[in-house]
Amino acid sequence: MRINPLKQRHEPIINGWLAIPSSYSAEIAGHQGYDAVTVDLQHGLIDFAAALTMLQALSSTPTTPLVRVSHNEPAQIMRMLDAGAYGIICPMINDAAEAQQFVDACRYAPQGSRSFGPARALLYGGKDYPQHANQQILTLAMIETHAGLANLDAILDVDGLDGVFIGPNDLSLTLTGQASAESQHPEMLNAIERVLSRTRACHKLAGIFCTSGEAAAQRIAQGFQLVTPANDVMQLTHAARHAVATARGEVMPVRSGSGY
Ligand code: 3PY
Ligand code: MG
Repeated sequence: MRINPLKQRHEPIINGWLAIPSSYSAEIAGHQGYDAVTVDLQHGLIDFAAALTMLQALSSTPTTPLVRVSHNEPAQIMRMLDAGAYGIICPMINDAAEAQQFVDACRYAPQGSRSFGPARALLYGGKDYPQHANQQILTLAMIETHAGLANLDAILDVDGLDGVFIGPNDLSLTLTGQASAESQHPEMLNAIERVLSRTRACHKLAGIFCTSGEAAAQRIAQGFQLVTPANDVMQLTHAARHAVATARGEVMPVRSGSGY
């Protein structure tokens, strides 16, 4: 089976994030040097048919294809793995039982309950995909709720969970009442530091969504091992605004807290 380089990478993982339903955008992103690129089925405007073509496009590039599913639903997770995703990011994980259900959905028996029918995963991963998929598929649980934060240690204890990925907008929304990816609210700063230190103490992968390359560099310096330097919508918006402002000789408009 094609090895998943994210499973043994010791350098920080730079992860692109696609919300635009386009195989062309996916292909462009895949050629920009990202270690991984995530197709976002939660807040991206992407259905299964578009996701499939995006995973095919990513396969023609050096990056590793991941999917963020819309929710913790075994059938959707199974379909995205069958379509060739090499890892799943699952939103809104609140406790160990939910984390266990998520991991089970990503693993064939006897470790889990993923149904057999690897489809396109055989083409991308190789003929021996079924024998090695349980070891190669990356599983990241999103911590972005009060409950997820409170149950963090139990979530991290779940065998087969490779790490966690902080959704700072949702976490900030539940902790402070305001969605903000780079919040400086003391509760958010404490929460993020706690997730980072507990995750690293468990020798698992600590990831976080960021609004820019600069913010992502700061997260790496803080100790995060997987960062997303904004999604395609934010990058396109920022680049377009910058071009328009520059052409008009104006000062660049300031970005909002959520990154959008
Ligand atoms: C969040 O910030 O809540 C996310 O889920 C990132 O996409
Ligand atoms: Mg979120």
